[in-house]
Amino acid sequence: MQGKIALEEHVAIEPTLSDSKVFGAHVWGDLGPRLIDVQDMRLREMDSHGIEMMILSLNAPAVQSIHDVKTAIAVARQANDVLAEHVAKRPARFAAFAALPMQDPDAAITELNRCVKELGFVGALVNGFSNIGTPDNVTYYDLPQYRPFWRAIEGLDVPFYLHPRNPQPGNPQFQGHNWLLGPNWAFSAETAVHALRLIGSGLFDEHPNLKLVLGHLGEGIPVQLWRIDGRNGWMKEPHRYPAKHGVGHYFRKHFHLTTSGNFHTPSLVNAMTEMGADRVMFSVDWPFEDVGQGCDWFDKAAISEAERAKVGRDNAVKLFKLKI
Ligand code: GRE
Ligand code: ZN
Repeated sequence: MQGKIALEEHVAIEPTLSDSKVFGAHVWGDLGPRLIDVQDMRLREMDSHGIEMMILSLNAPAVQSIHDVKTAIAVARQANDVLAEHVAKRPARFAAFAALPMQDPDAAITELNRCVKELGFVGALVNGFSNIGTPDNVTYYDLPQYRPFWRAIEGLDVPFYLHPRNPQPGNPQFQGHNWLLGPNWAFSAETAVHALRLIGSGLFDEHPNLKLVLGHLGEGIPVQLWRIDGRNGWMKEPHRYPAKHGVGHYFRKHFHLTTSGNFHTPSLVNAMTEMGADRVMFSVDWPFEDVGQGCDWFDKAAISEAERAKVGRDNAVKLFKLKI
């Protein structure tokens, strides 16, 4: 398929580059340059495989793991300026998501406004919880101090992409089993819980026009939706949480999913069945995944051509109001 749009596609800047090394130290000679490059190798990959546009975002965990708040604010600004320069060079091929210093909700609002209103960014991409003040602090965005941030993003009407990071180090669940960290399991487990915390907190009752995006075909949530709201059906115990409705209600109303790093047709079909084909969008997860592999899979996946057009392009044009 020509004209695809891909929207979980990462770029590193010098201060954040080393964050990605742990995920590809054995191929760092290739991975490092792929993360820095935007206008050369990346564009050739896009041209060869029918990707018209990539929405660029910073690598992970980057800003979210910078516990010194002033540094987090400065690195986010620096990254967004670099992304803006790349977009300005080729606005028909690149758009961008803002990196945000969530360590300081007011600063995050200021940077979000700058990115959307001045730089023309189409949303924000945040790498999970923030470490604030000390490396062992873990702060999730369902907490009350983030409500003004959510009000601001709702007011701007741009989507918020909740991207994975690893769980806080020292979690005994993973001790001695490093292979479970990263994309194999822990990214999804961590991110799914964060998304569910947002839902249960009542955030979406307070801000009914929020739009969230999850990668990796929903971080495992779509296959669990029935069970999350099941609660031993005959025992009839409702969720005791601030939100008014079941999890599925909010998930299907407020979330959009991408195929990043999950090139598996049964999982795609399941995501479209649970969410509707209007809420699933193609993505690669470059450079951690391969543009060729993702595109070859998607172009041939056993879905209808009408669905392929929506997932590959049209849903993203609508959601991000892309002018292409
Ligand atoms: C990602 O950004 O999604 C990612 C990483 C590191 C390894 C794999 C991966 O940041 O998908
Ligand atoms: Zn990613």
